[in-house]
Amino acid sequence: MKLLLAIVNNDDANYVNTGLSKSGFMVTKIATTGGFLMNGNTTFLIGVQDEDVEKVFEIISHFSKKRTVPVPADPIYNPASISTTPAKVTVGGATVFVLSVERFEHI
Ligand code: 2BA
Repeated sequence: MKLLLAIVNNDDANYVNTGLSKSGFMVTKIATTGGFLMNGNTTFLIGVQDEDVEKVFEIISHFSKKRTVPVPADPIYNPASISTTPAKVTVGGATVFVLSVERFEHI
């Protein structure tokens, strides 16, 4: 079994949630914040059998869009050297971690 941690743009989160649920996957959503842009995003916890990992990737990929976002001109983003801070960054589609699950119990 695997646990997927998927960090998804808030604008895509409802589509990802619906896509996963309609395909029978159980998800937990956590409201999270990106450390660089300080924008809200959504982190999904998805426990799945090994053979379903690729299906989950397909669904997340299908609904997660790439976006170009301006980096706010604020020293917090690069206090040491503001001039090297990029003006824009590409965010997403999604950032997904796959962790092996040692034990799963639904009590
Ligand atoms: P943020 O940390 O707000 O990052 C937003 C976007 O800013 C990133 O998009 C990336 O394009 C850029 N970025 C982040 N850190 C940077 C840096 N130190 N210098 C220059 N550009 C930087 P994504 O890579 O698509 O990441 C989207 C969100 O996914 C991130 O939001 C963060 O919440 C999460 N994330 C991405 N990689 C991660 C990782 N290795 N560990 C934990 N969270 C991660």
